[in-house]
Amino acid sequence: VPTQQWWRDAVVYQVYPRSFADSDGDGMGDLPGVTARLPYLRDLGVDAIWLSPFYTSPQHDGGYDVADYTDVDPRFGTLTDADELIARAHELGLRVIVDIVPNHSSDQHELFQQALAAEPGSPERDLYVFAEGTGEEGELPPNNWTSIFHGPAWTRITEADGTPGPWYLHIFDTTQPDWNWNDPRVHQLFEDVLRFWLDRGADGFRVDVAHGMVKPDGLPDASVNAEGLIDIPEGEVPIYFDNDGVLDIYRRWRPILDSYEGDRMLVLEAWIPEHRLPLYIGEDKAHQSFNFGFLQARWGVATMRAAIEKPLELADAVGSPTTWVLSNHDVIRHASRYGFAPDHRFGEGLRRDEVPDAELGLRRARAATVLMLSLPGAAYLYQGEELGLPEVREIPDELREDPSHLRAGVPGRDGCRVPLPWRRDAPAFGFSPTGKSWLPQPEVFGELAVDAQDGVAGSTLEMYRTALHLRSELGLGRPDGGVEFLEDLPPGVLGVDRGDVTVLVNTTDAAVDLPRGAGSADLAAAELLVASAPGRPGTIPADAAVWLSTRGPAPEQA
Ligand code: TEU
Repeated sequence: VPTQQWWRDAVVYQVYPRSFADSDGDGMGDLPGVTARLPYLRDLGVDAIWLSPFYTSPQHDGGYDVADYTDVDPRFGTLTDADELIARAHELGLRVIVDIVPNHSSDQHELFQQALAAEPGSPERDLYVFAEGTGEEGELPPNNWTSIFHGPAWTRITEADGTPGPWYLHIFDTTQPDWNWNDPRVHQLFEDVLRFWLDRGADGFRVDVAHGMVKPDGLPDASVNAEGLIDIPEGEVPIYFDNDGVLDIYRRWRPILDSYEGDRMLVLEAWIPEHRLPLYIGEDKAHQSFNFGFLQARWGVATMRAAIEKPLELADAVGSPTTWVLSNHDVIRHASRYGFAPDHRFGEGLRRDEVPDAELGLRRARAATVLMLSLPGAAYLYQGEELGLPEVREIPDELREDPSHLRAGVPGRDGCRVPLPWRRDAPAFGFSPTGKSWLPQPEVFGELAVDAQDGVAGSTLEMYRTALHLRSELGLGRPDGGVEFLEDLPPGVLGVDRGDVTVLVNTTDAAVDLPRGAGSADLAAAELLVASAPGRPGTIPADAAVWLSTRGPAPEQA
């Protein structure tokens, strides 16, 4: 495993452990299930895996409600299973990033339970954000903040003697109380958690709600709009996010990571305005942050070009390569997203009345992936996208688990979390030996199963494998490689010169001829390396992307 800042151009595969592979048959994925499939991920051609939380948790938010940061939930296995997973991954040359959730814990965390049991004003309570209510008798929340999921961001507690007490803050679900990062003990706790997983071999951390943690002094009201909802002007964040105090956290964490051998890293899930990025990323701060602009860009030449140019400029400014993301466990799978009507707002959750065009969605998703994998920087993949899985819409409400589905009109995020299909003709499509699955899998998962695509030319799985292997062989992710946009292409065609490779995306619904003499090479004569869809020679199919070799013959396969 090369150690030279591996994260700069890594392809990282997100594993959502609940839904990846179930080894013990309870219908929920687990760590031994992941370990058993590591060779699949190595063969796919990724460099690292990021594991969503597998810690002790009541699972009210899919494990992002952590009750013990240094133990494994029995549903997912044991600490020994985690050690074995990390060791096996390292043997196979795969890095392991674990998730850290520092904004909030579960209400079942021992320290929150102690805070509830302790006296008002006690040091135990000070670990979380408790505040007196307003109104005559404290019957109204301390301020007007609302939760990201639904309802107010405050819940009132009842004291041991039965009297109504203060309120605690939860930016997410009521079962996810926010930590009080003004208390040094909270810093200490998380620094110990970092060391715990670094000692066990973790190569890095994905930091959940990385722009959260520190709340503004005095917990002031947010400004509200005419409907009484928190007003978040375009490009800004709610008052409880992106406060300067959070920057100190990364300045304290970085030396801890650097004190370990082997390039340990932090990747932030930070939804922040662009101009704030340089405050979070750098030599003495976090290593990288998810760039969600590409994920939010609509299909089209201008939108996608802007979504490439902006982060590259920013990467120059912060001196650290950008990242590329098309899917994760919080958003509509991109195979469905690209199939929505053009007025769909990509940043928003699924609406109940939206029915995507599945075929178009998958075509465009494959093209967007081929484009993404040619770009310099790190690429983050989400489990199942290599199979072209769609967002599953037909989940009965009573089976949905994501707390955000309680918000009116929104079915929530379960549709991208449905257990993976491994085998076309097995119960639960091979997800679990007993045929159980915590969410129902749709029929279409059969034809999308790993064994149905394995070795099948033109399948989404083989397209990913080809592109990933070529990306690494040709060093396409290398951050020093320039990105030149080709001008004077046919309307609706986006062209990117990546040195050895030229990438063309046809965003129109008809095939176009490969342009002659565009850029430095005669593209019509260039060798076709990757195509997101089959087509006639000399053309780019409709809604498709190709890689063309523009610097002589492709190198020999290693
Ligand atoms: O997400 C943080 C976040 O703010 C959004 O992605 C949010 O989940 C979405 O807009 C709500 O619909 C992270 C995790 O990725 C997510 O799964 C957790 O639910 C959340 O934090 C709380 O830990």
